[in-house]
Amino acid sequence: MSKRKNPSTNNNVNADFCDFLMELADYEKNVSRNIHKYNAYRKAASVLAAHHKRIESGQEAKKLNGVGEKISKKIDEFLQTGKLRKLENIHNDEKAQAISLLTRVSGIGPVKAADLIDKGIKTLDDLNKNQDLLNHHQLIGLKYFENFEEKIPREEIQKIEAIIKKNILDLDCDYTITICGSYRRGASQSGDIDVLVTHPTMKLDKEKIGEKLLKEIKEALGELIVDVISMGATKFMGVCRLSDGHLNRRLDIRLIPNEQYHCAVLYFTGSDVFNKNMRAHALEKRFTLNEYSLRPIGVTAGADHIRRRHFRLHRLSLQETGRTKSVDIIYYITIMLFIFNTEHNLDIIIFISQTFHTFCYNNATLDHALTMNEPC
Ligand code: 8DG
Ligand code: CA
Ligand code: CA
Repeated sequence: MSKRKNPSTNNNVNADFCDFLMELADYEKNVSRNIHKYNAYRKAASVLAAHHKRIESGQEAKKLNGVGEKISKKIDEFLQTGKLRKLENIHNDEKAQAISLLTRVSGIGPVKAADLIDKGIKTLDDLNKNQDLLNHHQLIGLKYFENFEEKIPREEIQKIEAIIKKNILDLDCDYTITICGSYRRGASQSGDIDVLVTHPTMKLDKEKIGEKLLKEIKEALGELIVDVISMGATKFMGVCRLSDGHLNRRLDIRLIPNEQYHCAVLYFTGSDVFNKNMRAHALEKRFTLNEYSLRPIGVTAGADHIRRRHFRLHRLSLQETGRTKSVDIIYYITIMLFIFNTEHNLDIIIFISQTFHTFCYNNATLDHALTMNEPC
């Protein structure tokens, strides 16, 4: 995961609030290690970034879902004084500053950073002199520190995407490849490149196949890959470079089982705040949603008898409506869209159709119609 960035966009009229909230979020994550406060600050920043109007008071901000009493007071303090005492204190705290710096190195998390600081290591210079304390990922993070700090322009990712797709589809045109993350959300620049890949033979519980395919994919990408951070059965983490003169960029490739691809695409498109909201929403409607599936609470993936029961329940309720199969599917999708009511409608249609297909019918036609497989 790339280090979390400010959700602000070019036309964010509340960008200054978002900046300080994101700085506070990072402080909570890396220094206090309070994930609840981290989430609260990020959620507030994301809500303010999406708000069309400039917020004029804490009271006004508090009306937004995700801004509570404490954050609204901070907004008032910022509006009245142009700064925040809490942030000033953080800026004057040497240890907090050192942790913030060290956690910017890819592979160094809050725990490792605190451990390094206990050993007297506080700067990049110190890190360079104590490389024996770093693992392979952290060494790569240090090696490319300046490059990884730079955002990747969209046009550059488009070119990298074209190379990745061509090389992988040349291997086998049955692959499906999607670049997710902020790039898929349409961002003009991204922190890293998140690639998801699937193949018809890549099924659940087929890790061995995955390992072989992933190795082939990595080889096929040739000179695009300049360093490997790690290479597991289903996940490649590494560094890529478009060509001489371009910067080195963080690249992750995940090989996803065919059955879970659309849920994974939705999840890895993010943002993480959006994922949390959607997951909470699904829970309210008694569904569990994650990167693998959407299913009613209590239905587990491996439990065939439950799946059969679920199948029967669905068929029953569908028969009761007296609809034909295809109309039922549209009806079901419409209900789900209504439940979720989000801007990611297309994604949701795709992955619900996949879930529906897995649970209820063996309807490959519907699945193909709704997935946007690149033609070979
Ligand atoms: P960026 O790289 O441009 O900074 O933004 P991003 O693409 O949104 O962030 P990312 O860190 O690369 O993560 C990609 C997506 O993965 C993210 O948008 C949503 C999903 N995701 C979560 N939580 C987490 C998590 O804890 N780790 C990872 N790796 N991904 C996550 O929702
Ligand atoms: Ca990432
Ligand atoms: Ca990303």
